[in-house]
Amino acid sequence: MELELVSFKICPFVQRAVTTLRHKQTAFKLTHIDLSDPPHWFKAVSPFGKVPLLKVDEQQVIFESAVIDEFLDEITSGSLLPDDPLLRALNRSWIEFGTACLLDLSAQIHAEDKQTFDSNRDELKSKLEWLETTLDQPPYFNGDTLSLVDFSWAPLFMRAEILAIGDQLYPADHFPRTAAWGRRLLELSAVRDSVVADFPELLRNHIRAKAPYAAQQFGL
Ligand SMILES: N[C@@H](CCC(=O)N[C@@H](CS)C(=O)NCC(=O)O)C(=O)O
Repeated sequence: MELELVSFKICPFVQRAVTTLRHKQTAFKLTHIDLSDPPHWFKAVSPFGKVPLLKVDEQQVIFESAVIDEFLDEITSGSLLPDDPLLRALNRSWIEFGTACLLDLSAQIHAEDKQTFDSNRDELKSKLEWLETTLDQPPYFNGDTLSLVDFSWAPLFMRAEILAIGDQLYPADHFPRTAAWGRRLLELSAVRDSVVADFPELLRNHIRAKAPYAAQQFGL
């Protein structure tokens, strides 16, 4: 099975799958596309028109990052989800919640006016209050064992660090567990190696080009 991951270089959802692949030391081909001018072959195989896509062979293409991550976990050794059905379901719930938080951050990053910028930042902060009370067994989401929840949230912390907004979104005095979890996730080599070398600059340039208002708020 030759796995091919179809990517957009700054997509946080692609980053989830790359992190899992790096952690599992699984060979794969990474194909970057430009989402502002997607190739015809991509449109022909992507039901939502979104990345990530995981091409498993000429016929089979898996989409949705949480589904891709679970598939990658299942076909490799060392499970990244708990065996217990309830704990596994709770992990999936928090992966979904992480998706919602990434969408809030994305909306803030792409905001073209103050109202959109502020409302998405506030929405994300209020969601992170839920995370703070749930993170009760450090160092990782499930305690000592790394999980897909950790890898699903790492992209949010990486963007917050690059844009220097961690202190606004989850100040350590009010969000000590969230801040500490984020720091630990960014120390993982699989997370650090989940983006291209010039990722910080690509992200900043993307925001400058797409959302001058947000860029100004981030001091870019
Ligand atoms: N729920 C999807 C979200 C994927 C997503 O939103 N990808 C963005 C890039 S980060 C995309 O492909 N956008 C293209 C578009 O919306 O046209 C997942 O988890 O995979």
